[in-house]
Order: sequence, then structure tokens, then C-alpha cells
Amino acid sequence: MPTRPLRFIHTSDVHLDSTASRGEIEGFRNPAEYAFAQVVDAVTSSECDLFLIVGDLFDSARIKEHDFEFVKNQVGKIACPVVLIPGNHDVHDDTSIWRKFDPLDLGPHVYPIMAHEGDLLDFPELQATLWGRAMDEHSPSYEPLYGVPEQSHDSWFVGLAHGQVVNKRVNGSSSQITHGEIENSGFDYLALGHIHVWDIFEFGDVTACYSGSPVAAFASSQGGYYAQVDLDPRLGINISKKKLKSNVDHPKVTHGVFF
Ligand SMILES: [Mn+2]
Repeated sequence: MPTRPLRFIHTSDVHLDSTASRGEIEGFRNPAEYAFAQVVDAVTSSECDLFLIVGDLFDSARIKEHDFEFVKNQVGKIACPVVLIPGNHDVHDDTSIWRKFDPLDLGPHVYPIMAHEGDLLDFPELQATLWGRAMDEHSPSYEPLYGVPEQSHDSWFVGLAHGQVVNKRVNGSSSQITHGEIENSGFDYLALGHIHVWDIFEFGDVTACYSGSPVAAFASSQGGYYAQVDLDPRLGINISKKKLKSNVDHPKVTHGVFF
């Protein structure tokens, strides 16, 4: 059992430079930038140990230098480690945005998980171990939780997965995460991305959460949240659903709840 508490902020599905939400807001180029900057502010002001970005940070491989520089600038304000995985919009394939721009250029404190077979990140000073596996293709063959390694329980064990939580695997559906896989993962917390609205699951000893998109307009206005997670050796897990300042630019935008 870890002896120190761990606090982190979890976001996903920022979809920077999506064409679905346009227009300057509060000095930012668009609502997605405004939302991401607010999440970064929350990280810097809440004594976080880690910041997790669980896929679809970028909307497409067509993003420009400007978008990458924006993220570099924002994460440059953060002192703690930043861990990110790709999603289906910024998938790690041959033409990936993550090959056009090197995620390691975002800063020495940024830990991109780009290994298709999965990557285990150990932060001994935080008594935390993180695992995720980069999506190479948004397809039925990609299983976000395939091959989670077994861990001792001396560290907090936190997973990152971008995909769709399902009761049982369904033929033809992409990037599925089953209830059983979550239950058997051994994670203290599974940070989920892909669904744009907030949701929490508990299977066995494992708590999993979709933070949803921080951009309200990308979730039929039901988004606009991030998750602040506290893991405490005495108190257990506490997940706070934190609302951002309104960043809906266009109330008629109905982007659907996941992509
Ligand atoms: Mn997605």
C-alpha cells in the first residue's frame, strides 16, 4: 500500500482546432484553447502531482504549428509530470500528428505514451505507476487495456485508456474496454477518454471515470468539466467533478457525445 496521497487532474477530448467550435473567446483563438488553458490553470493552482491527458488533445493530423506551440506554451506553465496518450483523432499511425510534431518537444516533464504494446511509467517519488497503450488504429483490433502488467500494490497504479466502455465486446465496434477488463486491471483509477460527457464506473475494486471534454460545445453543452482525483492511503479515492467557466460559443452546436 502506498504511504503518500496522490492528487492529479484528468482531462481528455480537448480536440484542439476542431472546426466544430470556432470564434475568439476571452482572448483565446477558440473555445477549445480557452477550455484547455483553464484546465492548465487548475493544475498549476491545485498542487497536483500529475496531469493526465487521455487522448484527442488534437482534433486531426492537419493541425498547424500554432496549435502545437499553444500546447507547448500551456504545459510549460506546469511543474508536475504531464502524461498523455493518443486517441482516435490524434491516433499514433504513420501519418500521425505525433510524428509531424515530436511530443518530447513539449517539455522535459512531458511523458507521451506512444508505444503500441503499452508503456509503464514509474514515478517513485510519487509512489505512482502509470500504464497506457497508444492507439495505432481506431478499429475493433485495438484493445486499450490489452496487456496491462500486474503490479505490486506498493505504488498507486493509474491507467489511461481512450475508447468505449462496453459490457461485453461487440463485433465491429472499435477501441472497446470491457467491464471485466476494468475489474481485472488492478488499477486504483482508470482515466478514460473518448466519451465527451462525464461518467463514473466501479467494477470490483477499480474506479474508472470519463472526465468528458472540457469544451462544453463538444458534448451538446453537457461538457465543460475536468476530474480532480485524490488517492489517499487512509481515505481511499475521491473524484471531484470540476466545472470550467462557460466556454460554449455557439449554443446550437451539437457535436454528439463521442467520436
Ligand atoms: Mn475519441
